[in-house]
Amino acid sequence: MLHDQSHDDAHGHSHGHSHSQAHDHAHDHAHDHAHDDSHDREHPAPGSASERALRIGVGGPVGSGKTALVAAMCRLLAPEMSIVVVTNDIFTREDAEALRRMRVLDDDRIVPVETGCCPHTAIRDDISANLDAIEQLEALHGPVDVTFVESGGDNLTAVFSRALVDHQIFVLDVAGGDKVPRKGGPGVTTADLLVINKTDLAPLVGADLEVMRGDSIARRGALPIEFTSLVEIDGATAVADWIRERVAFWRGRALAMP
Ligand SMILES: Nc1nc2c(ncn2[C@@H]2O[C@H](COP(=O)(O)OP(=O)(O)OP(=O)(O)O)[C@@H](O)[C@H]2O)c(=O)[nH]1
Ligand SMILES: [Mg+2]
Repeated sequence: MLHDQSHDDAHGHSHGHSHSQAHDHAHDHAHDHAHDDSHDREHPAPGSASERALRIGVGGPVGSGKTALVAAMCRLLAPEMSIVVVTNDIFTREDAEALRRMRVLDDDRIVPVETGCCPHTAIRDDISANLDAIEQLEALHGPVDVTFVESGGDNLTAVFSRALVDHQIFVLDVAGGDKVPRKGGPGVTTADLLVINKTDLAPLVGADLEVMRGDSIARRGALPIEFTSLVEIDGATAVADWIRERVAFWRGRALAMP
């Protein structure tokens, strides 16, 4: 087991509710928001920091490195916090199986959702299957610190509903060409963190990382950008630091609750 039982004390969580209460609460909201296609900050994911994990969506084009990023985050962060993962695939359970094969978490902390439809529908328009999977995982393993939701690979327009996740990471890769950030789209322009992955391939595909950085800044303003290479052991430590900061802030909210 990666997670010891001293978790509560170590993090000072206040989890006075039962899991079923937390589940019911979140479930009611799940139906309130199930067909809510907004993804702005006016409709935050239901449940407060004292009741549930911080939920982080990982989206981006097919093959950009979403699963590899989730795996790297589990490897870097699981020794210090409790993590569960929901993966989305259209027709298979491939990504959940890949994560289980990598043994980054105990198998029962990784649950697949087979969307059977366009990936963005399940993370933006009808989020009920994902919310059910998240609630079950958080109830089973609670208190959980971070729940990752990996979207199926999609295009530059796919973003998560703010009713499903608190933060979203959008993963591009340099192999798509250095023009991709310039093409914009809501993932590039609005994600809480833009990850530009596979920097090791830049020389091979003739991608100029400074062009990607400049175009990303032009579209995102002050929103953060990280460059990663997930084939290197320390290739995503900056992303792990970003998640640590978000979790600390989320816990602070929990501690500040009456
Ligand atoms: N060279 C290199 N390969 C990488 C890197 N990150 C991921 N890969 C490889 O890229 C391929 C796709 O990575 P995945 O993590 O499966 O990508 P994904 O975005 O989850 O893919 P889908 O879920 O199918 O959309 C795999 O063969 C990875 O090993 C990287 O930083 N550098
Ligand atoms: Mg994947």
